[in-house]
Amino acid sequence: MPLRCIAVQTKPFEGQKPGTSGLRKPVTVFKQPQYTENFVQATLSAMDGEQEGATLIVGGDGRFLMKDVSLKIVQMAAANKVQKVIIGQNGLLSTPAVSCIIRKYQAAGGIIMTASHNPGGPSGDFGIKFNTSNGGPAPESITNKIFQLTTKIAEYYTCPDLKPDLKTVGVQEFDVDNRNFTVQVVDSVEDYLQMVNEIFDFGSIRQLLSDGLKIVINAMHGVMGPYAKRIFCEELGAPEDSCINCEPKEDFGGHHPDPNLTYASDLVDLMKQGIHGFGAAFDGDGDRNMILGKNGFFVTPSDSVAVIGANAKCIPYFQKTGVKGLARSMPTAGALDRVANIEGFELFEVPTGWKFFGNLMDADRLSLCGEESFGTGSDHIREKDGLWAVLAWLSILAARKQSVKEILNDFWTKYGRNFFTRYDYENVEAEPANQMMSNLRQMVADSGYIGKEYSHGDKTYKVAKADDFCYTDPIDSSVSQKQGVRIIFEDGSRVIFRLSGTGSVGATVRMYIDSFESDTAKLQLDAQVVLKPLVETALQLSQLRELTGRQEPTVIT
Ligand code: G16
Repeated sequence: MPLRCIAVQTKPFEGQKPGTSGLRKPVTVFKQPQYTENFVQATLSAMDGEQEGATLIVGGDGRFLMKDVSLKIVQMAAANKVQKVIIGQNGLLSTPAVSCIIRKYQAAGGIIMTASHNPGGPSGDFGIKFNTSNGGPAPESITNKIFQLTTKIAEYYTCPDLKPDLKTVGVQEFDVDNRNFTVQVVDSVEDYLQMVNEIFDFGSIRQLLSDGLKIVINAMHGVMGPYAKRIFCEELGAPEDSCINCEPKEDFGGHHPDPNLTYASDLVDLMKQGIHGFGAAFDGDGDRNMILGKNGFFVTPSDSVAVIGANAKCIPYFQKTGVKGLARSMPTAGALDRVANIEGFELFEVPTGWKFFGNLMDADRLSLCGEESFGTGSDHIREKDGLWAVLAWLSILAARKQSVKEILNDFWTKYGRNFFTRYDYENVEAEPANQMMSNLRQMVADSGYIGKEYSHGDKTYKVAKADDFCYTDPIDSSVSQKQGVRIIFEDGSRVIFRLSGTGSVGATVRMYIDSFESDTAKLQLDAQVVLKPLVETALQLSQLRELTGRQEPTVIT
């Protein structure tokens, strides 16, 4: 008996506009009847028929609500004439693994159930994002189309009696309205493991660990637990206690699965004991990473990508492909620019959001890129990739036979050091945050602003350039405006302001501070001390404290 598909009447919900990376809202919002179905239908409709007869990849980070939504997506995919769904066991797939699997099986796209580093559980966040056939997050042209469709949706299509077993690896065939429909449940780790095994030399990393480097990997109860255990312990021979918080939990154990100095402070404390030579943490869906050296030595994400760029020859993948070009998001500190300059690589500066790297990679102009928001990756897939970054670092440690700190010291000595910090003010009221941004926009639009001076301590900063960052994609010429207010001073120091596009309530103000130092006597100084006058300048010119009422940031990175 064929399973029947039905059309269900519905009405639009307000605000189903994807942000920096998909639609992220509180679970309570997603739980409203038909809310999830509307967004999934708009996503499938935005594929404009390309889903018909095609393969769709489905996976997520294991957060609360994902089980229900996995089934809904499979039922709706069947009714929207998708021929085959490949889904992770129990729905679990990291974001990089989804990108890998889309590319490997030439799927029409993928739907990822994640709110990334946002907290989970019944009072946390849920999220859905769409990746296109290149494996990368949908570009703005598609997310805008999805949003438009959500504003006028009248019905969605589903196959309510389709009930595949998503717990068991294997292939299940169904007859849906006299069409063949396949659900393939895959081991969450296998395809990803095969890919990284080809990119890196596992033998040399295994040797590094057996020679005595003690590592600790914190999966923060996100999706990366099974990946970490399989790859670091089973494949690379690290002892079992090297991987911590590796049980995926629907609420991430009640924590923010966000790998930074605040939310992964337990890892920082552990590293400070001096037992481990290398530590790393991942976010909920495994695309972000934080790298630490012995005694909690922190590698900023901006330095991390630059160090990988400078040592690309330690990685077999880059030995084969060469380095075609480098890229960073605009607020990311300029360490990568110095590598590009000295090593002769093309460098791109794109807006915040991994989706902006995809076109450059598809056009073979970009091999390695990173963002200050703990994202690092290469053109092996079209997402940032936390575990890839860790393997890249271990490859460098294996080749250079130095500690993390020694590698950074060598790097700063050769290229100079970009001191960087980011202040996050979370859950600020939207109105004053918007007011601050609009004041800043007005300020930088005034040509008389160039040349204005600010003094703090023994430092004086003179404005050399100021704008609201606007990006024209070099490949398809699409234009993205209002991507962050940046003020660049005559000594090259930069302060940048933007509102987060991944929060789900109120506004999160991000203030980025970047300053270059080439004086070797100053390279070892503490970033917060060095940057204090620039931080004060940024707070003064933005009137952030006065407008938002916040005296201190929620997170300092
Ligand atoms: C997402 C994007 C990243 C981007 C980050 C910025 O990260 O994938 O490319 O840098 O958002 O976040 P915000 O807009 O809050 O500053 P993720 O890990 O949340 O998917």
